[in-house]
Amino acid sequence: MNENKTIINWYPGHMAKANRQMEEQLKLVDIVIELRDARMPLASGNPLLNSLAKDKKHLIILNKADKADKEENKKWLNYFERALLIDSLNEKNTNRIINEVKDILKEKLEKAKARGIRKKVLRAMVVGIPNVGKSTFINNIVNRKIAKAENRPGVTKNLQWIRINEDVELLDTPGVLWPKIDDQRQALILALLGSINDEILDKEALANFGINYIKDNYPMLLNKRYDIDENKSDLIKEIGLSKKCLTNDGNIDLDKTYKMILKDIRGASIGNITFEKYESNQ
Ligand SMILES: Nc1nc2c(ncn2[C@@H]2O[C@H](COP(=O)(O)OP(=O)(O)O)[C@@H](O)[C@H]2O)c(=O)[nH]1
Ligand SMILES: [Mg+2]
Repeated sequence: MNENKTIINWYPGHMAKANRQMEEQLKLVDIVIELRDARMPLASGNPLLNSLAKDKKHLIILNKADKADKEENKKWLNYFERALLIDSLNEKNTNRIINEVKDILKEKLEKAKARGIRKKVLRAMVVGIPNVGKSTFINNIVNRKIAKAENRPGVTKNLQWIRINEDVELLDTPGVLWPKIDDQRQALILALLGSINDEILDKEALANFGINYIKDNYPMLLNKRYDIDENKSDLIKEIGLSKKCLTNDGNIDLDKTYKMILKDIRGASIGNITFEKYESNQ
C-alpha cells in the first residue's frame, strides 16, 4: 500500500478553522472530556489539544473499553493522570462521570464557595476524533438523544448547554479532533479501527496488518474465530477458505475476505484486542 497517499488524502484541509472554533468554545468550559478509543489510546489522541486547552482541566475517557484487552485497559488507565475506562454502549455512566468531574474540579468548587457562590455549575465539553463515540457518550450521560453526528468543522451554530444534573452541564455539540498522523503505524491503526474514511483505504494492506498483529499478539484468537492454524503461511487465504468466502467459480474471494476481517476486527467479534500495547509504547 502507498501509505503516504492514504494519509495525505485523508488529512482535512480545514483543520485550522476547526481548531480556532474549538479554542473559542474551550474558553467557556471548566473541563475538557477527551474521548479516546481504549484499543488505541495514543493513536486516537491529538497532542494539539494540550496546547489548545492549556490551563484546562482534562479528563480522558478510554471509550469502547468493552472491545479492548482487559489487561491492557488496566495498564493504560494507570498511564494517564486522570482517566476512566468506559463502555458508552452498554453501561450507564452518568454518576461516574459527574463524580469524576466534581473531584477534578473540587478546588474550583471550594473557591467559589469561599467567595459566597453557593451553587457553581461546572461546564464541560466533549472532544475526540471521528467515530470514537462522542455522540453515544453524550446521549448516555444525559440520558436522552441529543448529540447529532456533527463532524463538519466550521459550522457556526448557537451554543447549547445540556444540564446533566444540578452541578454539571455539557456543551451539546462535541468538538471534533483530528488525530496526529505523522506516525505511520498509528495511521494504520486508525484506519484499521475505522477512524479514517473507508473509500480511501487499501483493504488488503489493512487486513494484512490486522491479521499479522493478531498473529503476533493474540494468536489463539485466530484459531478460535476462523478455525485455522495460525502458523500457516498465507493466513488471509486460510481464513477465506475456512469461512467460505468464495467466488462463483469456487476460488477464494479475497475482497470479500478482507471486508469480513475488517468487520470482525472493528466489531471485536474476533475478541478483545488492543492495538497499542502499553509496554511497546513506552
Ligand atoms: N462497543 C462500543 N461501541 C461504542 C461505544 N461508544 C460508541 N460506540 C459505537 O461507535 C460508533 C460511533 O459512535 P458515535 O457516537 O457516532 O461516534 P462520534 O463520531 O464520535 O460521535 C457507533 O456505532 C456506536 O454505537 C462503546 O463504548 N462501546
Ligand atoms: Mg457524533
